[in-house]
Amino acid sequence: MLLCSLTLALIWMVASGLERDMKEVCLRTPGLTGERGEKGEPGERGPPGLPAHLDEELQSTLLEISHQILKMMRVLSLQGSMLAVGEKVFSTNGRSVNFDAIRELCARVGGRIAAPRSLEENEAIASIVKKHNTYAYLGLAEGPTAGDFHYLDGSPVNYTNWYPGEPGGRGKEKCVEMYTDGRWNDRNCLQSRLAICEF
Ligand SMILES: [Ca+2]
Repeated sequence: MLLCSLTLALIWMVASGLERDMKEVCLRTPGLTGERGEKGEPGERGPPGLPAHLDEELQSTLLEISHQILKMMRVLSLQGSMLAVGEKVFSTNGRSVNFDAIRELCARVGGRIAAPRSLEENEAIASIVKKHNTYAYLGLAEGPTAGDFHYLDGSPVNYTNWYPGEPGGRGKEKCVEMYTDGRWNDRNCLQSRLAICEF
């Protein structure tokens, strides 16, 4: 009789959802964290990937990126923020500071102070100078010998566009500025000149 009552009570408790509640209580109470297992064996080496030039997905991603870069360059050119000549890009922040400050500024943004190595590059820099209606320092410096100018990496100049009678500083004008007509003058390095960088 007692067993029967207990059985009936159990059936009623199960039917009334007590079993579910008990399960929930058990699930909600986390046990103690077990010890960390040992590191497993490294997996097998995967199959070799495709060479980059055969990887269609990679190629299409690269194409997309280069299209985006071209678009950005066109936008920046339209705004006059940059000027591309061959592999080079010239740009200015529109500010005038002394030679050392321009060199530091350009280096800080990963470039160099603009140095024309051809007529085409000289004309590009000159167009920026003309637009800002001021003079700019170029990435050239005079060596120990008066009148012997070189690029800042020490290599000899392969293109010049001196104003008639220049360089005339006789060793006392170590920097080079560009006039608004694109011609050059040797000058001391402490003037405020337009900062033009090349990348
Ligand atoms: Ca001079």
